[in-house]
Amino acid sequence: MPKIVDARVIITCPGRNFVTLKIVCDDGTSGVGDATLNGRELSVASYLSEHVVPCLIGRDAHRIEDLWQYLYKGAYWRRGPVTMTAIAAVDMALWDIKGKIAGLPVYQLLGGAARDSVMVYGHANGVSIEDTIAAAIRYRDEGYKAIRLQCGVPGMAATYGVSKDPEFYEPADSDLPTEAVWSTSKYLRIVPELFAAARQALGWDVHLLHDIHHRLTPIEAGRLGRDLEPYRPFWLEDATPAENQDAFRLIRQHTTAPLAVGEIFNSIWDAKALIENQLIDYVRATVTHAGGITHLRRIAALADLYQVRTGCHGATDLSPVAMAAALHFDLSVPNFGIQEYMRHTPETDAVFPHAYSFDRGTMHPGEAPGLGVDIDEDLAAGYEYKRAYLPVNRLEDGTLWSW
Ligand code: CS2
Ligand code: MG
Repeated sequence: MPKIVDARVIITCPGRNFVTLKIVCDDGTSGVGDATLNGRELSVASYLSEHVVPCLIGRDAHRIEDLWQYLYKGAYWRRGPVTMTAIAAVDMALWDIKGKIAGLPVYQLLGGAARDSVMVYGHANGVSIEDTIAAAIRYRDEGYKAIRLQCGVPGMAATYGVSKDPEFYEPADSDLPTEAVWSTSKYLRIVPELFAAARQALGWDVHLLHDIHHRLTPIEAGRLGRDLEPYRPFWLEDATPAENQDAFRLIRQHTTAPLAVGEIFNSIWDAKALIENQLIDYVRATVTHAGGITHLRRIAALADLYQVRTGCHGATDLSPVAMAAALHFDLSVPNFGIQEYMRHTPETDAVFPHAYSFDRGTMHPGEAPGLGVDIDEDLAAGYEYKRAYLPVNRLEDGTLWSW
């Protein structure tokens, strides 16, 4: 058996913070897992080094399922983003190790490729509708088959999804949360205009997506869904907060716009009612925040029974390790829908050399054994952790709102 002899937590900040777990076995084989929880990185790092690493030493790295159950049931305290991200990092690293020992890419261990490649969506955004459409045209010209559209809202200084940098989007940019102002009524007016302009400029051969970022009530989301229906959105994401899974029933009663949710889910229990009642069309849980490949496969298996497809979160606050793991999962899972792809900066790509590739709107995890991604520890050591938080949102009267 490959016995675990070392596990270390590596924190690096090549432009933004990433937490990586590296597990090493007695035969020298190592594996990596992403443990990045945006804005709460040190909590997961500490959970791993204080509570998980000591339990791993001496164990059989091949027993992925048993170790998953051990860390989940064994803690007594179940679920939550910190715990589940820590478990996910162990899980990813163990799949990486198993693949390396088998001499196979992880997707082969998951049943092999269920498709030739993975459709991804890119992020087109701009302060105005015109800027957003111009960005979308650039994405289409690069071969993207699916594009997310976010634009500024007139009268509001900053809007979620609209980047200062045209290439890279990084909302966690301050060592204490900055405060933004939100107006639902202004927002509800601009989005249908954006979609109308996008269809006019781009035609109908490209999928268009939109992220509401948990800012609407269910009935407002129903209204927006109806307004966007003529433009055939691929999905409306995070229409309303999903702690109350039943909230999506009201949205469903009013629109046929497909619904996606789940980037902040950390367990199958967050999605169970949404899936079983067919209240959503895409589940966006990720390998990093939802317990790793092992748990995400369980969510996908439940979703498959109800024709709910996957649409993994793929923001840049997930490291290339998560991206690699997601692509192995996406390639192999029967009910794959789409994968989010926000490009990492060249600094980040250099710290995490990887085998996955992009080609005209699709991605492939590559054929390297394991996950096909590593961390250059020397390079990583040159980038010191820097506290960075996501903004908070307030309504115009000062009421705190979802960001
Ligand atoms: C997002 C993210 O990619 C998405 O759809 O909603 O940008 C999200 O804001 C960040 O991942 C937060 O850490
Ligand atoms: Mg989102």
